[in-house]
Amino acid sequence: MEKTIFLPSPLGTLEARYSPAGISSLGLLPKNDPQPLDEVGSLDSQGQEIALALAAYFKRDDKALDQLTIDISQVSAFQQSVYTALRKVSWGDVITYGDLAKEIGKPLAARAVGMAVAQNPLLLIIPCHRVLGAGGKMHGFSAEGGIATKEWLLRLEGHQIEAAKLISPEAAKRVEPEKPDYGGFHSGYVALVGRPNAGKSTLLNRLLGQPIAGVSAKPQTTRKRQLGILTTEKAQIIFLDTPGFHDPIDKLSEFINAEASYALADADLIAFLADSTAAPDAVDRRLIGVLQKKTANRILLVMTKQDLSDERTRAIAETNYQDLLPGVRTLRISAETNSGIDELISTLEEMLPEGPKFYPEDQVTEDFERDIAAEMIRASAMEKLDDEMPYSLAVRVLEFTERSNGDLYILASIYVEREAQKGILIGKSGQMIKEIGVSARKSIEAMADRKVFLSLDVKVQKDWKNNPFFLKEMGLAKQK
Ligand SMILES: Nc1nc2c(ncn2[C@@H]2O[C@H](COP(=O)(O)OP(=O)(O)OP(=O)(O)O)[C@@H](O)[C@H]2O)c(=O)[nH]1
Ligand SMILES: [Mg+2]
Repeated sequence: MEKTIFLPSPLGTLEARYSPAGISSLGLLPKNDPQPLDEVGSLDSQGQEIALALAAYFKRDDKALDQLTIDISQVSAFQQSVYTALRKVSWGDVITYGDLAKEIGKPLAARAVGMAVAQNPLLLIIPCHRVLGAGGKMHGFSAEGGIATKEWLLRLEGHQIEAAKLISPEAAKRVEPEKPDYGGFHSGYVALVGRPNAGKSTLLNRLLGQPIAGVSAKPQTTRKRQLGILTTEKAQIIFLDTPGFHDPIDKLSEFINAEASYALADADLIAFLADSTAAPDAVDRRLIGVLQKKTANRILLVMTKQDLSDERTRAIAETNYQDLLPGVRTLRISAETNSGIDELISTLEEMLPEGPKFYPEDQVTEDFERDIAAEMIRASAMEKLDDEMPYSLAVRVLEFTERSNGDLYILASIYVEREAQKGILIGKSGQMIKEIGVSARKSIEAMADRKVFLSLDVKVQKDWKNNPFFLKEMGLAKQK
């Protein structure tokens, strides 16, 4: 039988639920929801233990909550792994979302960890207030009172805070990772890397069975890393579509390369995509050099576009790539005809380590439809335009509204760098921008599975690729 009790605290009324299995929830009630407080003397022994431990905590007893038995059997295996690691961060210590992700052996899962922390059922006991953003930033707090509550608790524990930042010395705690049993389920991150145009985004869309990544025949379509989540019966495979590496000629390309390296460093597996219609080039060699230096992770060679090349070309390309990646397992696919896709999925299911589901089964990406739509508009424009123009484009969605009948209305601006480019983009009596609009609308409809009304305009933003403010606004600036 679960019991609910209400206890006083300096922060307001605490509501605790417990059963013989342990305490299963602890939260702060909103100030406008008064409940009659329970007297310690009138509680059963387990209730008394909880009440006394909490009272002691607020009197700065730094170990008061450590001995309480908790019951987190109701949350997902992934949340359990996060909470178990977090509970080891003791009074006086703090940890970043990123380090917590590392502690559970999933360095790339900082955002998924953030979501789990925000859903913490046991305030104080699972010390989610001790999780901070990089540089000691408060970030957010989902309990009553928000960041003010978080700051209050950290001050209670002896920290100094100024301007929503912890300024006491780095107190990051290393905790011992647990090895839970995931019942044979596998999960992890697979980085899709390869030179521009190798077919990474096309493969991602194919694997997920729905388009989430912008694709065009021009190289350098992808600029930001993008996550695609495939959950099968055996595994949760989290793909990271990365931009192809290129020469760092401006601030934008520096960002793009940083996005690509980020994925390489921490993914569980690297799928190196190589175009089977062509020979390895300098970019491939450089990329493989980086791979071999940066990661001890397992690499898989995926020869793409099998439908395009004849047998002889395919064989030569494959041998050349295998020479660069000796001993690496090779798979052959066509994202166009779907050949080899099932085998790729089952290979990844096997190669990934055992682990939990990081995301709910039906979640396909972390990105908002609005941002995906912007990438699709840019990819459509890249596809239609010639020469250097594609690299001068940036897209901002100004309005993204769902009408009462479910249709989407999208208003977006395409930015170019020079006045002359504006004319080309609009085309003779608006023909070009119209074609781009039609093609983008189709992609967005396939992604969102709804009818879409798309309205585009064109703006000039001089030399935006080197403009730190513009890049930041567009989400194309490096984060510290
Ligand atoms: N016929 C055929 N075309 C493919 C296949 N895979 C990709 N393509 C085409 O190759 C071009 C490049 O594909 P993308 O998926 O955008 O390539 P990418 O590796 O993501 O490129 P960047 O984002 O620029 O790094 C597009 O025109 C795709 O339609 C395939 O299996 N068969
Ligand atoms: Mg791409």
